[in-house]
Amino acid sequence: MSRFSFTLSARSGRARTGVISAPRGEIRTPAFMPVGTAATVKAMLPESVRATGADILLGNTYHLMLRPGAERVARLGGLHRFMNWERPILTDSGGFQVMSLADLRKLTERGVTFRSHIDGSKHELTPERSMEIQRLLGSDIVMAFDECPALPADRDRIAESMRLSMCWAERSRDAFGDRPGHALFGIMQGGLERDLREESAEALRAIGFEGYAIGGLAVGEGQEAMFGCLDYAPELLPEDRPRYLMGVGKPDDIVGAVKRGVDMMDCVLPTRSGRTGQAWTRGGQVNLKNARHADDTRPLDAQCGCPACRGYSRAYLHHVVRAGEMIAGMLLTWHNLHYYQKLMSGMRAAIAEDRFAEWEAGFHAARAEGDI
Ligand code: PRF
Ligand code: ZN
Repeated sequence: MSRFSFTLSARSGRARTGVISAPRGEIRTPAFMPVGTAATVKAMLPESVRATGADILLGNTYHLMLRPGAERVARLGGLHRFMNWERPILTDSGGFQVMSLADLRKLTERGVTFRSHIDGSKHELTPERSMEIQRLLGSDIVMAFDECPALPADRDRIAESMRLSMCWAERSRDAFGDRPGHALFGIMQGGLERDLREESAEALRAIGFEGYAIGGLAVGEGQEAMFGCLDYAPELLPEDRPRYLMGVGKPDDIVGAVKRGVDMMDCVLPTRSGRTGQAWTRGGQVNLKNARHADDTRPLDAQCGCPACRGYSRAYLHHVVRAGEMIAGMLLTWHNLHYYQKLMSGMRAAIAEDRFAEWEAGFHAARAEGDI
């Protein structure tokens, strides 16, 4: 009996809705995964994250291996127990974070060596070590070890990097072994080069994974180019497996990705921007630092059911943001995660009733009207 499965229940155009069943709980798709990089979704209690509607969190191999260390997390009972989140956790594999965060990186066929951005200590990550760390953390969905260049990049660099990542994908599959109830996802690379995306998808399908990610996007190419790639990339992957677009995005990126057949996404945007006074609403982005909110007695969004909108005025939110009070980050993070999860549940319902196009028109119309 497989304890990890994906069941699609409806489609609307190319958009899909379904459920991933895992031993720690169900993940309704399309799913947005809040980012809990350092064993915390910053400024939120786990029960509050759950209250916004999240079914799964994302954790990071790179950060947790450096601090507090994967072996220590294992000794302390695993990441779920450690951070008090008993539902599914997906962990990223570390290569992408090394390339964007670490110092003195050295890439070889074997893997990558680097110095910690925290204390300068020397480390190595390979596909084998990444699989071991993700096993020690107790991750439910493990990501294959990969790397990718920022865009724009030379076609040769993109091709070489993709082929290295496909070699690492095979080593990840071998090192992961047989772990019932846990899933390993492969990661497609290939930049904006269609033939390289095709080659990457073919390589991953030949290896075989429980799910497939689209990596190497949202790395500087812009929305139009990303959508251009998403116009064909999801369909290169097996229909009956979850498709995960890594590190995306703004609400309109998420809507465009779901429309093109993506099932899962993650992004620091709702949490990070919540800590800098930015709110995401039906009407678009609202900067609560702006002086125009100083005497505004209205809630941020009168139609939002989150604690920030039920209990506080825009004037109060403006004040606590300006004063650098911790509650500002707490309230705006809650609001943003609530908004993102409402966006996902709205899309799931629309797909289930085959009215995604209509839902999408409403989404864009509300934003065109501007502030609410
Ligand atoms: N690979 C991995 N993690 C990622 C990415 C990737 O390509 C991206 C690209 N947007 C975000 N996070 N492993
Ligand atoms: Zn709200």
